[in-house]
Amino acid sequence: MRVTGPSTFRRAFATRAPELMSNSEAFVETLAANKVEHAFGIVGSAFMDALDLFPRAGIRFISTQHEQGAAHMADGYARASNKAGVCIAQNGPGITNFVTGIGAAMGAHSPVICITPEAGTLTKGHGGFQEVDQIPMFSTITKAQYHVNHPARMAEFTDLAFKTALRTRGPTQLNIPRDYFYGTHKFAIPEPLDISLTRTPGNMTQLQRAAQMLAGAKKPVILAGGGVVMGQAVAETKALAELLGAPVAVTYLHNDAFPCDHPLAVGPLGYQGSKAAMAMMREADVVLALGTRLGPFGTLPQYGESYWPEHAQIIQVELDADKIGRVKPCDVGIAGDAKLAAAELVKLCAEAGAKRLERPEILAAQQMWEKELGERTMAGEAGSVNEKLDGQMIPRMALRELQKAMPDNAMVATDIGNICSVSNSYLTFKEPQSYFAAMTFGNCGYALPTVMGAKVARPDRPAISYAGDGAWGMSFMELMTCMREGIAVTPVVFNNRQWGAEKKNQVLWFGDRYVGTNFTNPPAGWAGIAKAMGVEGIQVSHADQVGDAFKKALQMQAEGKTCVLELMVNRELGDPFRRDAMKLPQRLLQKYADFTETAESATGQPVDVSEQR
Ligand SMILES: Cc1ncc(C[n+]2csc(CCOP(=O)(O)OP(=O)(O)O)c2C)c(N)n1
Ligand SMILES: [Mg+2]
Repeated sequence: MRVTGPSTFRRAFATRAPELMSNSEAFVETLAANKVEHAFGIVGSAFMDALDLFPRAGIRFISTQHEQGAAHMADGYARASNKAGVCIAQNGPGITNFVTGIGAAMGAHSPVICITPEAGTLTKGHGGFQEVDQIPMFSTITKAQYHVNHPARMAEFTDLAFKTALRTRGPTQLNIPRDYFYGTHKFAIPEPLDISLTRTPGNMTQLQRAAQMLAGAKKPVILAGGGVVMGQAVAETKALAELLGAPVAVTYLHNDAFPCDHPLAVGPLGYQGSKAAMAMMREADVVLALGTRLGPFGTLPQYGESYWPEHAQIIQVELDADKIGRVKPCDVGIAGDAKLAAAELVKLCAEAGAKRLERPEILAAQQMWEKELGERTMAGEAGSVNEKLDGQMIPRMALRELQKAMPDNAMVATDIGNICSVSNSYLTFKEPQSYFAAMTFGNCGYALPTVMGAKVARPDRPAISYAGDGAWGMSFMELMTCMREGIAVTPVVFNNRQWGAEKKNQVLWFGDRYVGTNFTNPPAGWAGIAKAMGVEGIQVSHADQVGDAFKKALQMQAEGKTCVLELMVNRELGDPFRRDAMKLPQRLLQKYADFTETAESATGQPVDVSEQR
């Protein structure tokens, strides 16, 4: 350490003594200084001079099947470990393949370091091989973009990419002209930043106002968001909830932000969320939105009912000050860290005389929702219309069977699709960093590679992905990576022979005209394809066999083998995802006159609900 002394600031930004080394060595040593142990990507000449050093520097390069998969794996790795995830690829097409994965990481607030070697400085602009402008395409899906503008600054920018990603919680890009890996300079390798030094609980006056409101509330509710997971604030949230006797709802797709078995847990808001959470919110007089930007999808009406308490006082704690009050107005905005703010609020609420309220309505709401979800499960979406059909399950029953057999410490990644969205009702977690849904970016093809990255970070925990057959078709090539790299996971595929979530829109609003939404799957089945690819596969058609098959696949995972669990389900469909954005179509030309619709579908279900192909 070159800089020592009592100043926290100086310690936080310390560097090692400068040393003569190659630019590639400076790059790799900075990765190592930032404790990088894994990097995901596909090999390319652009960064081979640095790649050569990875093993000696203690970095395992995980060679994926597609760069999109590598970016998702870095995302899953970051989400499961709370450390930075790293991906790297060849300039040009390797980098354009990253775009979707980085968009998803941005939506998930994942600190992913997206390393993008680019065309050499002496040929850039000549229109040479694999040359593309790599900065604009990431400009709105990264927190910061660092371009190494001189090779002597390799270590500085590489380190900065980590500091910014971890501090601002999102992907950063490190763009390196490929010729800059060659050459030598004197480099001072920076020490990694202790991120906790950058965090504060927020403005004290605002925290005091918030505590007064909470202590005086009759029906306070805590709404715990992703910031509680990422900021490791569950213990503080629990302490605050117990002090107030307040129910804790979680924001959309953050079901792991509060332990589901806690007596004050009422479950998630948002699409297919918990009616217990909705009931508590509707009645609230003060809401503490903790570690959440209150994104629009988590606050829209569900089951045809709105629940956002328009007249309640809203306190919002959010790390990113620009997101405070942006979607939902708030009375007190606190730009702070969820853990530190919650700890401060525990202290201040106690000082303000807060007492634990007796709230019998919490248990009543929990029981009401448990009963209703049980009934919805048995009836499916269409009142058991298909129960008599052999060889196909009601999707909700399959989801319930998976939930029943789910190990306690499971990590689950879910894809975008109708059945995956409905799974939100059935995914409950006792610990944080367990639920890795495709967040607001919402791309199909997310779940398998993301959970693979999570498994690399946490090999001790069971890793499960859920995907519809359409999304699976976009991502299953990463099974090759599972096989080659020895990453054992348990992917679940829902075989309904359709792009169901989009077909639901055609059912409801487009007269059951199924343009581009029905398809056939491989005759061997996805389980058969898995076997042909060198992993295992089990196909199940009866709900009563799901639990055993799932346990068998999990056992294989424990033994180091990936086994795809293919579930044959009927074509019934849950609520549409974008009711907020859809309208009945109006056609003015005579040619299209009968394409005008005047009412939503009466049944709400596809006309081919039980067809096998
Ligand atoms: C990359 C990408 N392409 C298209 C979409 C639009 N889209 C959203 S859901 C969906 C259907 C998903 O089908 P499937 O994975 O089979 O699940 P299901 O809805 O049938 O349960 C599509 C095409 C998307 N979200 N992402
Ligand atoms: Mg499908």
